[in-house]
Amino acid sequence: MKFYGAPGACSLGIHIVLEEVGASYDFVPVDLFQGEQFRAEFRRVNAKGKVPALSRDDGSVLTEFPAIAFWLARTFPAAGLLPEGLEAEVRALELIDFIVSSIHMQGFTLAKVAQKFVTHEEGQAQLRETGWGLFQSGLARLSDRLGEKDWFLGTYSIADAAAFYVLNWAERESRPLPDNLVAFAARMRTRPAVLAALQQEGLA
Ligand SMILES: N[C@@H](CCC(=O)N[C@@H](CS)C(=O)NCC(=O)O)C(=O)O
Repeated sequence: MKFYGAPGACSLGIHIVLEEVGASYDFVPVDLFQGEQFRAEFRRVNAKGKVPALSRDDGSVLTEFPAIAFWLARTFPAAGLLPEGLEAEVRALELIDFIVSSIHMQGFTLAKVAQKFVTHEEGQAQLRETGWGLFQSGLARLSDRLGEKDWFLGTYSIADAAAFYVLNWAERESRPLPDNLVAFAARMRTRPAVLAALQQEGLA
């Protein structure tokens, strides 16, 4: 398989899952700052111009974080990254979707790239403020959801890999974080798979 990701981007969560399941893959870094996601070569992989993207052994390409994470967890069941049973599965998807579509796509995206949505500076400042507000309220929800547990769903799962990428951003941006989320991020960094992904992305 070929895994297309950008160092430190949301694709880090998928990189962690690939390492956790022991998949054989080549990491293809996509430089978002140089605009590689817009170039024809990458558009042939993912016409949406986004990472993560996973080109599988049959040549088909899977995109969107929740879909890739779910597929990897189900394809490599021995890794135990998705608890068994419908209720557990939908709770995992519920949490991952909240992380990706609310904390990331609404909160962090508005906060960091407001200029993509509005051209005038005043509007951008408003969007940034709204974005950081949504990001922080999302993290507060994550903190409540984790509580005193080690892992979000009780056992380690793809939801933890998703949570880690937004927490990594929070730390990078020096955002305030509840104690249990700081401890969770530190716990994640003790996992060999997480360290391996961070190292490959030049972040360890
Ligand atoms: N909904 C997508 C989000 C993917 C996404 O927004 N990726 C960002 C990096 S964190 C990206 O590729 N951005 C490039 C761009 O928007 O130009 C998913 O779940 O995979």
